[in-house]
Amino acid sequence: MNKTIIVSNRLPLQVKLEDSKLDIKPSIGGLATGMKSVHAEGNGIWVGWSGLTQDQLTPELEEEVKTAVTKEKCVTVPLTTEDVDNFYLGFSNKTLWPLFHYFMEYTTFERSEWESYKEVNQKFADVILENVNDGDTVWVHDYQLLLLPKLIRDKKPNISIGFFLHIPFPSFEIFRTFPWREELLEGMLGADLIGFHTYDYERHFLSSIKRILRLEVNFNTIDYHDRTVTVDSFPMGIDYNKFYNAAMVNDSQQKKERSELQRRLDEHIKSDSDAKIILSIDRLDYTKGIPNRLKAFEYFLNKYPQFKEKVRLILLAVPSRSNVPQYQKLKRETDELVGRINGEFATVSWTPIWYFYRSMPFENLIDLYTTSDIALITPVRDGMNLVAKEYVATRTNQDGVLILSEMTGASKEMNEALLINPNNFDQIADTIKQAIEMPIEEQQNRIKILQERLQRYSVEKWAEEFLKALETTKEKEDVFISK
Ligand code: ADQ
Repeated sequence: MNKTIIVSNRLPLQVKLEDSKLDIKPSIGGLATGMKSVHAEGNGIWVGWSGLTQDQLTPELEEEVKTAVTKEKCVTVPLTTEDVDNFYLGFSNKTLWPLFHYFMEYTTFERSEWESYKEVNQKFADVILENVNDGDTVWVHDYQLLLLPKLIRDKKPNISIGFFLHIPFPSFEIFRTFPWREELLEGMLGADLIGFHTYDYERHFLSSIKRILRLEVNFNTIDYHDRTVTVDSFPMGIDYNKFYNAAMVNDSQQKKERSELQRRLDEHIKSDSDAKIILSIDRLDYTKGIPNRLKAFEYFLNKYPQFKEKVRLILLAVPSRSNVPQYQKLKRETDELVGRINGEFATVSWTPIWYFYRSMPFENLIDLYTTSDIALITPVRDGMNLVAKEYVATRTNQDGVLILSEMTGASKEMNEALLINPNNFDQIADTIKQAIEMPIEEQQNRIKILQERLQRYSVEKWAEEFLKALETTKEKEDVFISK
């Protein structure tokens, strides 16, 4: 029986070592949810790194990890601390991540890290090659594994390989600066189907294929070494019902125990029923436009002083990649901006910004989503942005306003949101005012359309459509080869 192998940098498990004891939990991310049914099917497996390096594991613990993850139908790729430093923190997060998000000034090109990137991609390939058979399907995810499709294809030509990029693919003028550009593109072309979140990323990729590899592109296919590679866009959705249902429970009496956070939010609402809560949630990443958002909020308070003491911005920043220097710098900048704005505007009874720097349990995320009147999402660049979609899904009364940066992939399918340019503070200030004053009927009209779309194109549907397209591509290709 043929199977599907899912491959991502990290397994859909949180594997921790506490007092030399293993603690393994399923992770709750969007990808894990989307892949759940694919992964559960037949004898499919998920290949990835466990999160613990070889240096942290004794042979006994390594065996224990293997046995535990096998139960979850997962297979680990062993990585050393050096691999993680050079391949993940180094090349993936200091080269590919900033470059693909248009942060040229943060991008470094280190040959030794590139070598490590190639070695680690090979380590992933070795594990897959031990587990794959002719007729199987392999679905590779994201920017850490761009070379993997070719490494598998070279050894196993008769399998279906899909690749999906979760971040933007930059324009040719940016991508051409990358020193190993041919090798990277050729790595991706090992796949039969290459998917992006939006048509723009697809177009940028095809333009680099034409101009760097000088290959002919026919609409969205590339003839390459006797094969046809198809390129298409598949905007990723969310587990709509999970968010909607959790919000329903929050609204109803079913939830007897209010969380501490919810009690504080309730108190705030009770103290002034006209007061508005604006929410912002992201990983603390320079692509997410957090300093812009804070400065725009400050600008808004100065431009429209009538809203002082009437609005509160809840800023939830999730710690991320905190050993990369740019992330440490961003943390300092965010702390300073919050301190400055709160210092400047706070009164005895009002603090304009509530700042949380931590990860929150799902329940608390739902508390925040359901209590907020406005979501302010202002990335300077973002492949998709699932937070925007999650906020909309939790609006069970269909009230609420989403303010969304036009630099996110999500903005391409969320026209009913109020779209802004994250660098235009005047526009953001005016849009916050518009959101605060928006009549309830208009809020509901907008949210209703957005919800219908999100419900139709859920993350499960996204995975299904991608795999269906991969199957069709492979069938067409086989006909092409046999001619
Ligand atoms: P991310 O950059 O991580 O993902 P995003 O799409 O917004 O960004 O997803 C973040 C996820 O983390 C959301 O599902 C959210 O619920 C969760 N989360 C946020 N804050 C949290 C908190 N405090 N505690 C717990 N969970 C929290 C990358 C790309 C995106 C792309 C996704 C999927 O950068 O552009 O949308 O992959 O392809």
